[in-house]
Amino acid sequence: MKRRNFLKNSSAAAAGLISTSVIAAGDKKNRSEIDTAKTTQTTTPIVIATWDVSNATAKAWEVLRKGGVALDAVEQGVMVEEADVENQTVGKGGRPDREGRVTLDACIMDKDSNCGAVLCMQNISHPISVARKVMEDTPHVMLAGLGAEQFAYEKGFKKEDLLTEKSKKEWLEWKKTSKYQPVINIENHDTIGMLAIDKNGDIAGACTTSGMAYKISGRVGDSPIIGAGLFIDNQVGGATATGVGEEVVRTVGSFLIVELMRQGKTPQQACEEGVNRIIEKNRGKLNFQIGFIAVNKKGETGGYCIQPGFSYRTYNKDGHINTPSKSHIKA
Ligand code: SD4
Repeated sequence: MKRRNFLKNSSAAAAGLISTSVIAAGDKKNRSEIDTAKTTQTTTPIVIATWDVSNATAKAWEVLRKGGVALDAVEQGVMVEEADVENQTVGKGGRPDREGRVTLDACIMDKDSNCGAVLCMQNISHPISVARKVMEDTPHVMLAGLGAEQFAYEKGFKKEDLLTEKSKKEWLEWKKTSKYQPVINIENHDTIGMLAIDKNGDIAGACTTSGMAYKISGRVGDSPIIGAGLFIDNQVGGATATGVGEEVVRTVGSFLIVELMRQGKTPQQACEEGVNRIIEKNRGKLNFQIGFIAVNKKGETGGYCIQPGFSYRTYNKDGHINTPSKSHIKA
């Protein structure tokens, strides 16, 4: 069964998984943070992800429910999509570039603003885990191409052919016309950006993609770029993006949204302003999709996009819910 055909899980299914106060305020540094934590008791831990990726959010929630940290939750959550060959925009089974190469981008960021990324990496099905190794085991933030791949082998990742028969067949078909025109909500669908808050109130995020289908070889979008495809500030919240990465990079979208939340905007208001910033720069040619999601320190969430059709999944003690995003262009 396709992920997106799964029925919305009821709140009751998830209710009661965490019954007591879930924020440990004791390790917070100052009074205002403790006050913030108090207001979040009913909404965190929480996980939120772009698109209706219920298997991925369920996995992340399992980690959080057992008391795991947000960083593990987002890594393990997005790995579900990376391994799913039916998802043709992430990991194994992703659509290739125009030369037939599947090249993957991913980044990860933790509560201390540590971050790691891999760009345009081939033959490794879990780029998010390589990104985490870059963050934890190197003095660098980004590794690209062959260097990233070589680093992955040194860390014990195994070489895999990521081009599935299905994606190969579609690519060969595409080559007959070679027309580069991403189809809204299809060819750029399902890049997974995930944000989580754990029982300590700490935030982490991950973003992983095979990028735009049939891109020019070597092209990298927003997804592995800290600040563009993903940004976390543990004092404020996190944001992540999906859609045409070039447009997200132009406005450093996820960083912008976190900064707007720092200034007092709700996650919903911040996502709307982030999308509007892109719209302003593209007046008259809104033939592409961008979607942002965000969560603040209180566990409040928001999402906004240009075209109808984008949705996001949240999982907290109140339920596992797919929310159709509000959009600039109405359905
Ligand atoms: C990119 N933002 O490479 C990615 C594509 C994407 O869902 O989001 N797909 O530009």
